[in-house]
Amino acid sequence: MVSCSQSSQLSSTTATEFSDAIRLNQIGFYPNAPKVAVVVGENEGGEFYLKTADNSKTVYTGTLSEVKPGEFSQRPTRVADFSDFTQTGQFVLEIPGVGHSYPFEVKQDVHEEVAKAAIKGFYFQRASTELPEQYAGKWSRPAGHLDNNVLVHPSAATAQRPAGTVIAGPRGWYDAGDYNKYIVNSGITMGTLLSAYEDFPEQFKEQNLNIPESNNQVPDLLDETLWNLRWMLTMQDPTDGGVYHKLTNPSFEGMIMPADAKKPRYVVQKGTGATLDFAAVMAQASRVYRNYSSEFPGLADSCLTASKKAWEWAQKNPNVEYDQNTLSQQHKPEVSTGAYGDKEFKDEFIWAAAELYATTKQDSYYTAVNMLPDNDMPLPSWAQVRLLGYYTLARFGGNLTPVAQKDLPEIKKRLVSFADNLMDGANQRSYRTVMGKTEKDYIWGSSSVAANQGIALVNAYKLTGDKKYLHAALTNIDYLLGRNATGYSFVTGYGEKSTMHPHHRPSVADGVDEPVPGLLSGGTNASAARQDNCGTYQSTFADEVYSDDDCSYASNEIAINWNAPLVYLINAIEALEDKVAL
Ligand code: 9MR
Ligand code: 9MR
Repeated sequence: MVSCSQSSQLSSTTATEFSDAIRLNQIGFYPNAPKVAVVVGENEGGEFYLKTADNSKTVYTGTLSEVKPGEFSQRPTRVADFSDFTQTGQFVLEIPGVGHSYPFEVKQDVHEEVAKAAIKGFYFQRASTELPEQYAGKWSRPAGHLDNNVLVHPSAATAQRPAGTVIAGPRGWYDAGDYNKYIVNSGITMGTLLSAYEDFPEQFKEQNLNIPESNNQVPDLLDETLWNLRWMLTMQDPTDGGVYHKLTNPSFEGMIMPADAKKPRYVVQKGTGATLDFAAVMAQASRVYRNYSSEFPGLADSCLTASKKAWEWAQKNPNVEYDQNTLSQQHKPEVSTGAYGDKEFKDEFIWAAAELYATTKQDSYYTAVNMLPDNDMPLPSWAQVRLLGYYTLARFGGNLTPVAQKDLPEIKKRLVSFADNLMDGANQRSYRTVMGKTEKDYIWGSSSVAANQGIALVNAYKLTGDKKYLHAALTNIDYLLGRNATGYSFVTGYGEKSTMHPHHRPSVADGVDEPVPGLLSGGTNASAARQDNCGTYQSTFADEVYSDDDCSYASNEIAINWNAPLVYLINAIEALEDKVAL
């Protein structure tokens, strides 16, 4: 129980207590959309009440569902479904014998603030620049990691750039709670953000994120992605077109601010995964920034040239793995930061081919790979990018040449049945979310599993026009914002009980109580305790292994590849809510 004195909204009702046993989207609900809360633990059942946030008036009475044991913990749960309540306002849910929920809102555009904050989260991750108070508020900080003196690591040495050559690789976003910049992880991150723009351009046109570029003619989302795109361009070896796997310190810095982090920085070995992800991003960026040629002259052409060169390198080097252990045995200094060491590049080839083809309409890119090598439909993650290619082919459906047209019905069919499969059984589970079908959903960065499932569902909606996919996607937004077995909203700064202590160096070291806002915690991770040995986990049940502690990097770090699908999902739903009566 949390006493109400922590909330200004309820200060008049001193007798009231918020109950952590009531799990719901702590931000709120759209007036016409489904509205569900889950009550965990023993209680009498019976009626529940929706009250105005000052607790003075009951506006709706419903009946709790029968008890259902949680899928992993067997804890009793009941559902309070108030979907047919459509009035706008600020409310709390009262469950007799249990208490009150955190206050939440019912209104149009209820997620717009968190949708913007999730993009602004990337601004807070910017390397090589000061974050002035004007934009960053109390999270302002001096510049760190100018990255103008980056060394070529022996693993990346060539005749033209021997070991120790100094190159510049400024800008970019810090990957996560650490200060390194990794091409593979930037790949899926950029692909997801640029796809959000391509799928819902109107949503971003008017958004003002209060970033330094907010006053130009370009959507702020694309100003933000440009910060990372410019860094990515520096990661290509101009001689041969191959792309360095990462720009990194040899080992992780301590929990210090960017400006205090002064270890040397290196670019390391070029690899097939990084090079193909780069090719895909640059091809897509070329398409997107072509619309802003007067603001950024030459950019779209530079991106396309870079993409083609990377593609050619990968054709000649189709299987160069980034194997950090072997690399560290052979070269000094040893490198021990994030590996992102994929071993299998079929999906990277599919994604890069799809983007290059969609941008150039040249059949040769499409036919260079087998687009449907097997029936697998892996949910996107840093190591699985096949569906990013399929999403792009589906997006440009009508404009494809015959060579791709012939596969399109099959690709669409697979995307829809993938979504059907995700949805299957969600309504019968205790939390009624798509997230949590199996224990395998609760991996390192599981919040991105929920968000990427949501994106797959949005894509199925785009292909079918069936609203059930959007309702299903909303269950995962509800999951991320509090309707889950931990009771946390995993978005910093959003929700009465949200992540406060992420494994995020600036949030730990800046002396500000509140964490940097708009960042998505990796969230529940069934294996976290043995992965990070942080001793503060309270549960071993798969859906409950989360600790809001900065030592818990396996359940409570933040990362750009997790924020990106949050940006897509929540902005997509905001965009669609205005068009479709959700
Ligand atoms: O801070 C690091 C985090 O960004 C990584 O995701 C994580 C896994 O690679 O590692 C963290 O660094 C830890 C290191 O691996 C082991 N010693 C403690 C470090 C965190 O303080
Ligand atoms: O997201 C990555 C996860 O899939 C891996 O299991 C984990 C351990 O290798 O690393 C995660 O990525 C981290 C990266 O290595 C370094 N920066 C922080 C990332 C998020 O924890």
